[in-house]
Amino acid sequence: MKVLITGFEPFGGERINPSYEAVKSIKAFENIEVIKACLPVVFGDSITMLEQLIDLHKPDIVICVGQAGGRQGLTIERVGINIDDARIPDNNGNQPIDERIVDNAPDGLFSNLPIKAIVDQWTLQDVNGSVSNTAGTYVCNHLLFGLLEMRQRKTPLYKGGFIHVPYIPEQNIEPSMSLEMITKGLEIAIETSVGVQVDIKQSQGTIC
Ligand code: PCA
Repeated sequence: MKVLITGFEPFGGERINPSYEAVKSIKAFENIEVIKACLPVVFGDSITMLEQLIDLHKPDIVICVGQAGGRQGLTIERVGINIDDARIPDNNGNQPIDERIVDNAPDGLFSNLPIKAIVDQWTLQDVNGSVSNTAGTYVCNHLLFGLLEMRQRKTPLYKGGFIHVPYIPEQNIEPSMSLEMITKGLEIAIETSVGVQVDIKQSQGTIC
């Protein structure tokens, strides 16, 4: 089994991005080959680079990871939507507003990682985490939608999805979670994605 897991470079004036810090810290597994990469916080280029990595490594599973400042725990994203609406410019100065990511593609696409099983394992192993129903409209959602859209054109098919992580204490912004805890959560997500073929049916929905 081959897993490609990506983090992001820092953005928005931050010095580090906890997503790549945690990806770098992921342990070696016995039966799972893990390929790690850092992607630019740039519309377009992030998807292009991810596609090159997928074509090169032909992974069975792709998990992209990004920072969601302000969230308390890990969040596994259910859906990517086909829209860019940037509140701040990306690291190349692009600031698309209300632009479709891929023309002639659906408005939204669902992750096919076992998202409920991953949250269940996080809970069992004392990692604070939940399902999220929005990855926002910035580069993380852009990459998630790109990943799920290109999935439909790729052979062999891969499982793919996205995890948002909170700030880490080193960034001095609350709420935060320790790097060790975030890394543990990503390791659990990898093992669960490899081990679970059909997601569990468990209520993890929200009421507005
Ligand atoms: N978080 C941003 C982009 C890069 C990252 O780590 C986001 O949530 O869109």
